[in-house]
Amino acid sequence: MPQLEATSTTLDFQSASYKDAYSRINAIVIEGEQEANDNYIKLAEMLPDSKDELISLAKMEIRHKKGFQACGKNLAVDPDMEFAQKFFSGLHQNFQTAAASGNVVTCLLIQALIIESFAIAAYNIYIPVADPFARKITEGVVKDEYSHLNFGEKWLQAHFEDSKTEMEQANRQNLPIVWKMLNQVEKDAKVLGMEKEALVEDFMIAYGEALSTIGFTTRDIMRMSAYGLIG
Ligand code: Y39
Ligand code: FE
Ligand code: FE
Ligand code: FE
Repeated sequence: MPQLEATSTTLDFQSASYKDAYSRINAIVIEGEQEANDNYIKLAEMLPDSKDELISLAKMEIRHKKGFQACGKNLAVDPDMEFAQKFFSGLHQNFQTAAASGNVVTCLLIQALIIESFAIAAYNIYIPVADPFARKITEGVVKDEYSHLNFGEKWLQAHFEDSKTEMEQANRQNLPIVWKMLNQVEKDAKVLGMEKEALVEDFMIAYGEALSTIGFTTRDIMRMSAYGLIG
């Protein structure tokens, strides 16, 4: 991949511009891992049959958070946590509202499908352009994220017929928020050597494959993806 080689030779992890962009991206990842932890604890309350598994996923998210905090420290970057909280506020609010109403399908779609697919895309695109310390950490983390996506797939697949309508509604409500998040992060991601087009592509592959595993047809998936794009 000549594009990646060209990028990695020009990145200066100590430059002011790299560290400025990293202060927001690193904060997003730290905040995302913390919220993922909170979300899996909430899901453990909502799904008592899967409580132990969900608590173990929650613990993994806290380990991820600590790993990414170490990545920021390693570059002497102070993460902009206020920015990151705003960045996640749309999905955060929708998860809280769904949880308060007992809408477990919506909660699973937001955390275990959408946010995990976003994480898988971001981490896979980041690994080849990361500094060596962060690369090692991120390689360990991304393996876990596939297992989190897999939890959501398995549960929603087993409850497909009962969950289909709620999944379609939750998709329509939350996918447009993901496109807004990607637009907000596009410039900073580029400074880190990550292209928005690659992030979108990897996100749609992970999310589309998950929807297919769960039981949606290709036609459903096309329609659901388009709803996301047009809001
Ligand atoms: O399940 C998880 O661990 C997810 C919380 C983490 C989400 C990370 C979101 C990353 C978006 C970064 C965008 C950078 C281009
Ligand atoms: Fe994680
Ligand atoms: Fe995760
Ligand atoms: Fe743009």
